[in-house]
Amino acid sequence: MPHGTTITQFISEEQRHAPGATGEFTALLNDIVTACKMISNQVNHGALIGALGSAGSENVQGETQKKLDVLSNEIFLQCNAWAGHLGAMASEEMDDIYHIPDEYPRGKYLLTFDPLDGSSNIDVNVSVGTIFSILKCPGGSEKPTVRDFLQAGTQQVAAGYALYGPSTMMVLTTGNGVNGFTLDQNIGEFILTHPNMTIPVDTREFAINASNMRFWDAPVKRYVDECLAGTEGPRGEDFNMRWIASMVAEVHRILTRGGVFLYPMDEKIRSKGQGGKLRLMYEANPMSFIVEQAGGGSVIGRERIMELQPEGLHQRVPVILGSRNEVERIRRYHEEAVG
Ligand code: AFP
Repeated sequence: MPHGTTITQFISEEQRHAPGATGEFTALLNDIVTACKMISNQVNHGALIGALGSAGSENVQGETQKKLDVLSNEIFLQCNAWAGHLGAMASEEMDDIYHIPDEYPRGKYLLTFDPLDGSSNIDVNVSVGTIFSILKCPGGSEKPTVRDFLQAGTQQVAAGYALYGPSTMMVLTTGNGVNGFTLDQNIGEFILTHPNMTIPVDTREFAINASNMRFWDAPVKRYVDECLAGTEGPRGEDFNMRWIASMVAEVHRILTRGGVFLYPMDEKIRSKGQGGKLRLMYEANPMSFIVEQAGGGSVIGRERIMELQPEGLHQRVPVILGSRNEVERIRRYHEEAVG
């Protein structure tokens, strides 16, 4: 790719070689890119436009919605509803699927998204992001139902995230590796800056919310204890720890320099009757697709996340992802724990 390749050029070029491509997918990705640029603009302006703080409402997960959660959700719906590429959308911020209004044509793709992940970080000006995943609608352009969305992660056609940090970035996979683009604010275009992102297979950095330590299952406790023991423990190496509480920022760090991220099952989550903390359709599947495409691993415990058959739109799952050898080690600890 020539220097200064825009995301539009990149996607068009990639799709030129895709058998049977009609341009619909390219156009859909362009609409998603536009939505992320608009969200980036709102996030950047923050308090200047009165966008910080709570919206005074709760989402389907019972979490307090920030004004920017609500705004970002509206932007995503508006940018992607009109063009005729989508059959329906599903958002972490909405109870039910969003049907394309009758005045617009319907298309063959389904879009799931978390419009503003890590939004508890907004008010403290720490990186947040948007996560999305594209699926094919099994029934073609027929009016989709929730059941159409419940496809394993392996069926994803594309996944990506936008990271609103010191610079705004878009990281994308269409199943052919992972590429990163940086928003040039002067020209309003994402430029290819991180071609072929790959995750180092080994790492000495882990990310977990350590305040949940007393609730962890034995394999997770074993793993973290061994990391913390450093040079004197069985690993014979010192480890570093990070926790940003914004999965997009966490995954981006792992794509950049390796590492492992855990939001595992624990007693606290179990006692609430939940299957995990993070959402399968909006967070775990898209991030797993990206991480695997970059050479990393992604599991629940023993099983690969992307092979899970989803049971609900808002299903939550445990997530362990990142550098391949480290994820494999944690997977093995889970296997050994059940004998
Ligand atoms: P919010 O979007 O509600 O802030 O949640 C962020 C998130 O889903 C994910 O991005 C973080 O990794 C995780 O939750 C943070 O969880 P803790 O609150 O336990 O740190």
